[in-house]
Amino acid sequence: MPETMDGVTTPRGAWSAAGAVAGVAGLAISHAATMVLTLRSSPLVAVAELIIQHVPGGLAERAIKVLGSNDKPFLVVVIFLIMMLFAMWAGRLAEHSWWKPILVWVGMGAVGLLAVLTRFDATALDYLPVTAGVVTWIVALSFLTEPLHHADAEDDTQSDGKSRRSFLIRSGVLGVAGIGVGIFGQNFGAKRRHVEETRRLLNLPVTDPKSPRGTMVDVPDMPSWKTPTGEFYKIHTAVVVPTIEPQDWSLRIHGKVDREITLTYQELVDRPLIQRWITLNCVSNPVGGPLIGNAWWSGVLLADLLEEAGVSGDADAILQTSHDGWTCGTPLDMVTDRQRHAMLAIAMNGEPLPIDHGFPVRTLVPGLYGYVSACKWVVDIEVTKFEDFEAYWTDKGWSEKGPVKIASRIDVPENGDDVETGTVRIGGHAWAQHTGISGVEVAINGGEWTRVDIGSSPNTDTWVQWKTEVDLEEGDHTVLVRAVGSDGETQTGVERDTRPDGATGWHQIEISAS
Ligand SMILES: Nc1nc2c(c(=O)[nH]1)N[C@H]1C(S)=C(S)[C@@H](COP(=O)(O)O)O[C@H]1N2
Ligand SMILES: [Mo]
Repeated sequence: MPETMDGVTTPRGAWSAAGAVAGVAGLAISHAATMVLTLRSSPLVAVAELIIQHVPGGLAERAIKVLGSNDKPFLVVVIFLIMMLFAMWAGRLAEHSWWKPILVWVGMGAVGLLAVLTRFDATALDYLPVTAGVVTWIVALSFLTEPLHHADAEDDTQSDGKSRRSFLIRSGVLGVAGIGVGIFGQNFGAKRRHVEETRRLLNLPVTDPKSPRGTMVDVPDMPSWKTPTGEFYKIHTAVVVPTIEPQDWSLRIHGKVDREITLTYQELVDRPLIQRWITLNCVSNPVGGPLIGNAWWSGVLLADLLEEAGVSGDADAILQTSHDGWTCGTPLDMVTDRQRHAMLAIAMNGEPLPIDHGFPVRTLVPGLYGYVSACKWVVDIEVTKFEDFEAYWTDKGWSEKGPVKIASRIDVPENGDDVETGTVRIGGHAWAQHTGISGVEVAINGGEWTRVDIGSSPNTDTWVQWKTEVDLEEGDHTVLVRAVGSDGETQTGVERDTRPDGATGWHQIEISAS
């Protein structure tokens, strides 16, 4: 078979290229349509989210370990490349058939549609970007392959050259147009910037205190008791985080209630606000890990709202749904208990919630891991029963209830550090949420457990800092820590994985003194 354009038939590469250019053009159109309609995620991203939702938890965790926070962009790129393969295949099929490539395009469109429509917040509008993309694919491919068919049909070299030029010009025009439309859509979709602007202009009646006196221990390089917002860990499954204008936000409280409530942002902000120091924990935090933070949160007591709604006696859970479709189930008694201070938070450390932490409104339930309680971008709360639903993570083998386990961590020095011989200051954090910490114990080189100093805490829902000074001779040393709760419970040394309901075991570091 001849391999050049000047031969009798057109090389397969040209057909593939036509498919690829058409593929890019279609994706660009669907992306632009998504942005112009200010829908949350383009079909490609929706497919990525659908995959993330359906991969087994263990696999997802391994991917996150290998790829770090690049796992999502990586997935999007992989899906893009796979689509390009299909697009090139469609291009090649166009050589001998007009309907086979259409089948490929429609098949790809169907996957996109499925991903888009299984989203919680899908509306009729969500059909549009996928449809626009598929139509673009079909039209663009026939536009591009027309000169190729022409070249195949002619057998004199002169008109062959014309067809080739025509094909290249058409590819160029379409490629540039596609990229132009994509960029236009991207700029048009500067929605996040706009929401960021609205957020910055909000003037909420909240305060921003420093770490209270006595909470910080005096150890050089210890992190602050109050976690700065920019250093607060972030965990979410959304590939593109929801950007919600406060005036577009509302929360529906329904299900097993006497009176359904729908609340606007203004109505929420106008209610009495409570402000608390609360530590937030991720169930995936390994022993000694970083997925925990402590902040000053302002919000509305959830117990008040649920009382107004009037929850019925046989309910035992609330099913919370985020704008991005993520769900979690929370024990009802924890959110109706006023002493627990479960809240719909609107501010973190004195500022409106950052977009990535759930703007405009998220839930916080002190004493529960985030995956069963701390719904970001919360838009729907259904009062229900645990036996009647599966939530996002409980569907993947994580425990239905997620009370935070008593734990402790060594922050300074870090594992593997070299320290000077003599007096070494050691410090860290300990927490037993909603119970409180009564003591922290440290063991050096497998020796006796010794009580160390602990800082104060304004309530039992925050962590405490601890510190001690030890004399270390030259050589390698191990440091172990464990916490004791106000209920007398000593943190267990039994090592358990984060799955299904949080890691246990003592944090140990090895340091060397010289
Ligand atoms: N919408 C939504 N809310 C969510 C999650 C999520 O994936 N999507 N993750 C939860 C988990 S597992 C944790 S630990 C906390 C983390 O909150 P942060 O990102 O503000 O630290 O949010 C919770 N709320
Ligand atoms: Mo989490």
